[in-house]
Amino acid sequence: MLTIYGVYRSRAARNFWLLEEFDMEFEHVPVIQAYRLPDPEAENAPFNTQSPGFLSVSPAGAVPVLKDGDFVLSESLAMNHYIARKGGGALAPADDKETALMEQWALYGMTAIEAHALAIMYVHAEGRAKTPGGEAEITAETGRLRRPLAVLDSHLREHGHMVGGRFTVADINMAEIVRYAQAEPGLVDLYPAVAKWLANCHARPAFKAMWERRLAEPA
Ligand SMILES: N[C@@H](CCC(=O)N[C@@H](CS)C(=O)NCC(=O)O)C(=O)O
Repeated sequence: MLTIYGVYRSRAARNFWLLEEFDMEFEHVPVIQAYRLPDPEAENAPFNTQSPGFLSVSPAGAVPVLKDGDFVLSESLAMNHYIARKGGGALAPADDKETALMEQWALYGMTAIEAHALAIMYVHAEGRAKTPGGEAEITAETGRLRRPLAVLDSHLREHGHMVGGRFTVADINMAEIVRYAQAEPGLVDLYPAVAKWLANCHARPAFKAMWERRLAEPA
């Protein structure tokens, strides 16, 4: 059985969503981000990304991490590709070309979109959106997202999904990256095909089940 280290309020959410799509059993070891704790080294601190017991599994000190027997894998998107291959069926790549396209979009999402979308999300989460500094940051990051979101929009207008004309792990990976940009009201709506695709992704029962568990976790 797979073990997933992480919390729902982290990039592990994308892994929990995919596992839910497969209805795949797994063991969950909650590991909270050290930066969310006042003192991660305190004796009574919850198991966190700087706990020696976690660092011995993953020296990078970040969640999520997957274990399958002795096999240890980090990087949430690579983990999802592994889970998809394990689960098989329509969510997984059908052949080498689909595998390559899923890798291409995962890399594109992570390199061209994720950091900018996350930066916008943090400005909102930290209550800085209405400050001059926050507004300037949002404007700059929104500008950096313009081209990749337009690329995504035209791809989705033509194909409906990321890869293979059907819902796959590639949609989960990209949807979880684009979700961060939703923190800025109206931003995703500027890209109608992206907005429609994202709404469809979020309407899936597996996403809703994952989201409920996420909301049940302390903020
Ligand atoms: N590229 C990595 C990023 C992993 C990452 O940065 N995880 C964050 C939580 S979403 C983390 O564990 N941070 C720990 C810390 O900074 O203490 C992935 O996608 O898995």
